Amino acid sequence: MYNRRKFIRLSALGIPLLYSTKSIAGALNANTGNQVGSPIVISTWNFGIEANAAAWNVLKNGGRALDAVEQGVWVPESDPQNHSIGLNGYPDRDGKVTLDACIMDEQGNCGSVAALEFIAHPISVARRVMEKTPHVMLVGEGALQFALEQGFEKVNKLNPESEKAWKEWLKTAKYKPVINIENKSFAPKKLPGNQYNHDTIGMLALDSKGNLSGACTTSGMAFKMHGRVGDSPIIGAGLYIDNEVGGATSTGVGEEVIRNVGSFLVVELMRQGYSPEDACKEAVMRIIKRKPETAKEIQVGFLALNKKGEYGAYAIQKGFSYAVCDAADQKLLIKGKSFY
Ligand code: SD4
Repeated sequence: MYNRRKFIRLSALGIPLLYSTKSIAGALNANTGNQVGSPIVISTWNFGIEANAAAWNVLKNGGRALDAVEQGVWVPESDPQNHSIGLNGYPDRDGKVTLDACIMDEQGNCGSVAALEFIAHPISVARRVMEKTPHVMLVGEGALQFALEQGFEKVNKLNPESEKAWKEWLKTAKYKPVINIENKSFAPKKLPGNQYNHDTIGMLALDSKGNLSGACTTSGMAFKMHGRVGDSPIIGAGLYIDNEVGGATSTGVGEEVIRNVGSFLVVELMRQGYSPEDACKEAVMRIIKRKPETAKEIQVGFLALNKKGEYGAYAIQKGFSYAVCDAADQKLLIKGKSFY
């Protein structure tokens, strides 16, 4: 677990946050700091550091980007202290943990599950949907039935900290599902377990064959309506990959990302020649332009990786962190340049 507050303080000083620098081999891209043409993995938020490390174990041995992103996001999916991803996530307002996830490969194949209960690794169920069915998306009961048929174990246990947070919420049961904003005084307080009420992992990887894949997985908004699905399992919204161009993923208020088909938009902008950061910025600007008043009070962040291994991010609010891992180094960056 990393302390995001500390990161924000450091980033306010303009200090990039670097962890465990590996030996630098070969030329680095002056803009991005990563090696041109070599494998790279990037992912949202501070837990992306550990997730990237797992993905890197696949990439560094010449493995496929698809395997890298699946194995990478397993890390937060199984972290008992992570209450925004996987079965340890905060439940919905009825006390049920419902998970959303999707995955996409270099051939444009994709799979997705939404409102899936009781399964520890929704990303792997999403992959099975992609590989074992003629469909893209399975939801709710049907997704669970498919997972069980595929041999996934049913786990029916609410994480104690998540249960505590839910019971606390039940005292007022005020239905205002909010996504935290890191830098605002009106940001919701951290919930028990020292957690904010969101933080999806979106991960993008480029492998040594030059192929891209991505994964996105979340327990969604804390205390949401039962059945509410965000952007994370929606191909084109929470994640999109086009192996000719690049990939993008998102985090934040899913409804706004869906309304603007955010990740698809970022990839299409990169196709038109935008840099990853400029493409993310333009997608953020669309959200702001459509609903300027709403945008002031929400967070949405996009992360993008192009075919050359260049990456970038942009968020409505300051404080969006993302992790980068390539042969040169492993680092956590705080997005200082945001709209607000
Ligand atoms: C959702 N986009 O369910 C997700 C939540 C999230 O950072 O990403 N939080 O809307």
